[in-house]
Amino acid sequence: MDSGGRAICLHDYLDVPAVSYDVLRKRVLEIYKERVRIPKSSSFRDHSKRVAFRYMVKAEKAFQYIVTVLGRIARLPPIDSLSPFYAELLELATNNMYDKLRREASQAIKIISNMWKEYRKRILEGDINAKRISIEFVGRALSVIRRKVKTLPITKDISYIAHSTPCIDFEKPLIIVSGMPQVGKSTFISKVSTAKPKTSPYPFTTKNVIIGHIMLGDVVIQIMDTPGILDRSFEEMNEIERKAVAALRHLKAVVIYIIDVSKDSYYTLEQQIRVLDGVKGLVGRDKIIIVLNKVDKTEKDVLEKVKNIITNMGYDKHIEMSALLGVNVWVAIVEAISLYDKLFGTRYGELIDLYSSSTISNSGNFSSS
Ligand SMILES: Nc1nc2c(ncn2[C@@H]2O[C@H](COP(=O)(O)OP(=O)(O)OP(=O)(O)O)[C@@H](O)[C@H]2O)c(=O)[nH]1
Ligand SMILES: [Mg+2]
Repeated sequence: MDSGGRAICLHDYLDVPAVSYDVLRKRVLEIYKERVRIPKSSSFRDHSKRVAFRYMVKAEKAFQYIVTVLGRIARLPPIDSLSPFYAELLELATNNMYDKLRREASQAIKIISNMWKEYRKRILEGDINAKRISIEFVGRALSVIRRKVKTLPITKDISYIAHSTPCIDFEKPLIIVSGMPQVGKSTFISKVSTAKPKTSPYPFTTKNVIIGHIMLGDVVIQIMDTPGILDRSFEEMNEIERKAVAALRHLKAVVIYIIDVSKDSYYTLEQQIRVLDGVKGLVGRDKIIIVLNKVDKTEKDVLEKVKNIITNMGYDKHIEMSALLGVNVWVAIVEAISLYDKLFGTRYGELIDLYSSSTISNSGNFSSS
């Protein structure tokens, strides 16, 4: 996949209908039943020849429909031609059967096309048996699909991923926001970016990765909201958590790791630190910025305890934030961009300096629309 400096949208590559065997069968039979009029012409003086031609056309229409649907599936791009992040999302959603579906579809096309060559001739020569032979072809073609394209139902999952995955510009800077459920990731992202993900007091409110944009003059910074992850092994994680892990594992980005330091945090400090360790294992400590959120309802001793733990873990910096009140949300962004510059040799920070000195608003916020 070559982005050429544009956002890559998965639905441009995965243009596939979500179709089950039953739906496909129903449509094929409808097409077969459609009336076909054969104009009376000199080439069909013989009535039985005209009837045979009519049944050939009916079967041909069914055949064309089948080949068109299966063709779109067979022409899906191979999994290893997609960016690794998108590939992993697809593998997750399809239980690693994406490439199998492509293979099964192209095999079925071959079998059905060969069958059609033979049947077409037989129908045309079939005289009074033309109808029976034509119906037999449609039945056999459908049976090939039923037996040989067992993975057909995953077209639904592919179509879902294609339309629910955000477009990513792999050339532009990216900040991934990570943390356990309920720490305030979505609240933070909706304060600083164009994205307005749903927030609520229940875990796993965010079920998908979401991209927001932060506009700094001509520069666009991408910020990704991710589902929360729990303190358990990858094998034990659900599909929602695994999407967050896929983003951390594959995307070139800096990571803002949010810790909820409020008195009544949904998960304990210890759990949040264990997840931080897991994130560190995926991206490396140098890519992580620690943000302590909900300082509007924390207690001094909790805050001191967290600070000690993260300092002992080797994180020399952290930001105290209240996403809800908008306190220090832009400090976190500026820190993230400056880390991005340091790690990837870019100079987006300078642009922010220029931009903020000319357009910073009274409230001290950058523009996010
Ligand atoms: N007091 C306080 N509450 C906050 C703050 N940030 C978020 N919250 C609340 O915490 C709850 C969870 O916030 P979300 O932004 O949905 O958390 P999340 O990390 O996106 O959660 P998941 O999508 O489930 O992973 C909501 O009720 C927010 O209003 C904050 O800075 N202070
Ligand atoms: Mg969320």
